[in-house]
Amino acid sequence: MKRQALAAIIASVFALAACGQQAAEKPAEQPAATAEASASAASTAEQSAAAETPAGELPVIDAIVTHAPEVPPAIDRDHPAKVRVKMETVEKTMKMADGVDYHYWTFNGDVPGQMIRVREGDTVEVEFSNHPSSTVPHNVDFHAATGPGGGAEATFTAPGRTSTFSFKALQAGLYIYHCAVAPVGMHIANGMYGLILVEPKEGLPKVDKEFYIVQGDFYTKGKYGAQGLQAFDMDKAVKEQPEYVVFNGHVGAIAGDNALKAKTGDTVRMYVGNGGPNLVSSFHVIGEIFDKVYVEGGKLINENVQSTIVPAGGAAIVEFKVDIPGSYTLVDHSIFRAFNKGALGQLKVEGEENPEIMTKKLSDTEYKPADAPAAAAASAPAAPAPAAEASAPQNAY
Ligand SMILES: [Cu+2]
Repeated sequence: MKRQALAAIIASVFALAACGQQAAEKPAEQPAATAEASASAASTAEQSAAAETPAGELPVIDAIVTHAPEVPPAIDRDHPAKVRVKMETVEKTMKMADGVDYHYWTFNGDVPGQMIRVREGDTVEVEFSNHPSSTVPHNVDFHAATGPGGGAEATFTAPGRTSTFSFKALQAGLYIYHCAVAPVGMHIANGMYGLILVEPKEGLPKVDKEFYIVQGDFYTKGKYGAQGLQAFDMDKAVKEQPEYVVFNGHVGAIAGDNALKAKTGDTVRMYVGNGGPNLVSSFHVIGEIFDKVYVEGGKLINENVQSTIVPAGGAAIVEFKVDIPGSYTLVDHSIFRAFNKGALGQLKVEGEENPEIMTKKLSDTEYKPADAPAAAAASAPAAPAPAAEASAPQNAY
């Protein structure tokens, strides 16, 4: 043992010495590391400079917040601010699907709650009101906040009351916020979640279109499509067997007449969250490849991705350029959720065709396999339509 430990120490000393020598002899070969080190030093300096400005002395601005699928405008400040955000929890009955109603619990009147966009280093001041008609207290846990409960205790608010608290957005990223009053699963299952984007200080690259999308799973007493007002089913929620899995709170919220829109040549960025409460999403856009994915909404960028995981209580940012006009279907690629539980959206793209990238069907002729008896082939019945297509809630493809 002792000999091994000693050998390891000697080896690491040699390794360190070798590193030092290399750095001293060949500084030109390490530009990235040096640049990174300086950037890191600058970033640390900025952070401490920002930290020196007390929140009370920051300029105060009101947050521009948006209902899905709209996204607040990019931050054009180069300095931190105190950003005031008003949140109101409201319990209200809304349409879940055609002929199906559900008594949602909401932030600011819909599911998801409004999208909030701040800058890394901002102080976020939250004015949190629970509507007098609410039946229970609500609160908010910001995954963008650092501190116990993400603000859940500070914002715990009875019906007809308003609470305030603030937190500093220390780390850039795309974060979920959600209600965290017990039973937590039930508050989330009723729709109490949304996204806050903490833009990096240097901002995000400019794109042509931005969309705000949050997936959620819903647990109703009646089966998918059962008509009328549907009550929450705790047993199905505990078993993680949702009747509905949807984007933006309702079947068809971003499909048909509500489809997202873009033009050929546009770069599209989607801020995708997953409120859960239970399911992990395999987010996919049929007919597109994500040029970039900010993995789990953080700093790591992956490229050329077909489907990306969006964890329950997590997020991802996806970007792609649309080249060909037509309808692109957004799905959770756990595919029965898409075609049988509602997890379908559409991005409709208008513009010029580009047959260099993809053609329309060029021909459709009879196929005569060499081994097929001529008579049998001639009398073969037409193939039936695939069952999945026939029963699809949306005309997806
Ligand atoms: Cu709640």
